[in-house]
Amino acid sequence: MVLEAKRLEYRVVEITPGIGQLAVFRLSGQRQVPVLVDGDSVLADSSAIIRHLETCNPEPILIPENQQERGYAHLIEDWADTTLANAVRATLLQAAANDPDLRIALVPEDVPESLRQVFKEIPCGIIGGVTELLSQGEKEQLLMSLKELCNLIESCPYLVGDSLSIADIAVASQLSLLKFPTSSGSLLQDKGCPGFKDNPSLHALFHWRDQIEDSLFHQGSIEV
Ligand SMILES: N[C@@H](CCC(=O)N[C@@H](CS)C(=O)NCC(=O)O)C(=O)O
Repeated sequence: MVLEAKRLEYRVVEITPGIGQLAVFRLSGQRQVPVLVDGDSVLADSSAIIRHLETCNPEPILIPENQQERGYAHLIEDWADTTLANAVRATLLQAAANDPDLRIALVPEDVPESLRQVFKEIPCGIIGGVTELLSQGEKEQLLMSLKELCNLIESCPYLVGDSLSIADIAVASQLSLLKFPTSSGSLLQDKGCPGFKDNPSLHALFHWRDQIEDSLFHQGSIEV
């Protein structure tokens, strides 16, 4: 999303979990995505990637210059990358454990059909046993935080200041695991986590996420 915001040319390489991560490790010395390769620079971790892109390509400014706004933007981005990311991932794993169709839609498209079917047929008890699931309290905490975000974007479409920042991008990208956006492709679009994707009190939040995506990928505008 930052590459799109800055109108940079890039190529996306999808990584198959497990086997594909060997190449990531060889390239970057660690196994997680995202990794950015920019000429001779190889950067892991979304926060480091954003800082690199902001330094090399300052326009449009995504890390606010005003000290107070910059502080809020960093705090929100860090919260989105840690607390929100962990809660959202556990929620998606739980949803995938319960729903074979969602499970199969999540398998990368280059995985052969025969292997895709294996994912579909794994009994949900096995998946539930190997994934870290959210307690009821943690689920309520996630819902409460999302409703607070909803309140914030109701009065202003940007979480910090009066233009798009890393705070909006970090939060919007995590929301995509709760309800997949158009950019996830036809298999995943509108799928997501029950209790969140279809929760009327979060409708405005997903609409906000869609508008941000639209403004980046299709140059639409964000309603003020
Ligand atoms: N703090 C890191 C987190 C990266 C991360 O959690 N990546 C996940 C996918 S979103 C991953 O690669 N998981 C595979 C693994 O941990 O083996 C960032 O913001 O870039």
